[in-house]
Amino acid sequence: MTPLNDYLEARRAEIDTALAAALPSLPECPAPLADAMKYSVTAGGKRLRPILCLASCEAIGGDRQAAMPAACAIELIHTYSLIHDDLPAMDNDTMRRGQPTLHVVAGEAMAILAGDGLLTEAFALLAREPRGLTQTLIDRKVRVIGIVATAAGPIGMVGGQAIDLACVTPDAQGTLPPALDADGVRLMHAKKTGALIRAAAMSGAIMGGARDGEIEAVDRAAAEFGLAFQIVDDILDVEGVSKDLGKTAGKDAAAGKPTYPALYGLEVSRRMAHECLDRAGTALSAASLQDSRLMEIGRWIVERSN
Ligand code: GRG
Repeated sequence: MTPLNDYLEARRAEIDTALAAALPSLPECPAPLADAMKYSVTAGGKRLRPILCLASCEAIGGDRQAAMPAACAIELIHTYSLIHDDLPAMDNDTMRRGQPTLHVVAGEAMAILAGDGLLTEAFALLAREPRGLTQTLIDRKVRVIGIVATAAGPIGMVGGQAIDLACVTPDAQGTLPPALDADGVRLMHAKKTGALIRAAAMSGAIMGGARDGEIEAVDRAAAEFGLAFQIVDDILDVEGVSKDLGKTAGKDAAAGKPTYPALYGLEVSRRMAHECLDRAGTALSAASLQDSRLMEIGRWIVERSN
């Protein structure tokens, strides 16, 4: 296998080319909207979800080009979620991916529209097939569209965001709801960040022609990667490493949001992240996928190294 860094660099270049081709442009798309979407999509994300999608496709022996539309669609959805999460009505953040957030440079209304545009365009991209549709491809695409829509929607990411919002929203008397317990925190993150990470891995496997057992193994591993990713995100927030987060550090703790270090302490949180990776390895072994690149990608996702 090629070294991980070479693999990541090569996949990122492919994904960036495919994203550039997928983004709506003039004359069909109004220039300010096209510019706004492009600003956020090209602002320097790690592309971990699309890379996981392509790697899952390859892990089961598929041609990664078959997974590229799904990989790009998921990155568009992820980018929309970041744009909307940063809005003053939500997290009110002015920095993302090391750059000013979209509403800071283009205004709130355009940032909302750019998010709307990225979300809807993602599904147009999933449904399109320039090389022609066979029945097998239609079946796979319909399955992937369902998985991605569910992961992004009210019982997935949007639902997780709603739980998160409720935690910091006082009632009419100014009283905050009781803090989430450990299960509540886990469920919130499983929806808010885990669902899309799982959808990325499953979509890649499905587009590559995976069997049910392989899809299940990839899904289980991705769920563990997603949980570990969130635990590490909380640790970095506490440790104040804005550079690694690409956003303002310390905000979650300052907002009184429930975090893993707050619940378990830093040491236990670190151990929990490692245990997630162990369970991911076990899940992949069950479908003989332990020698694929997925574990390496999983570790990279969790560690956030560039
Ligand atoms: C607004 C509907 C809606 C949903 C927002 C995912 C999310 C839900 C908000 C993001 C808030 C946040 C910063 C969560 C921590 C985990 C996370 C998603 C970090 C950013 O993802 P990376 O590290 O970012 O993959 P890049 O910029 O590399 O793509």
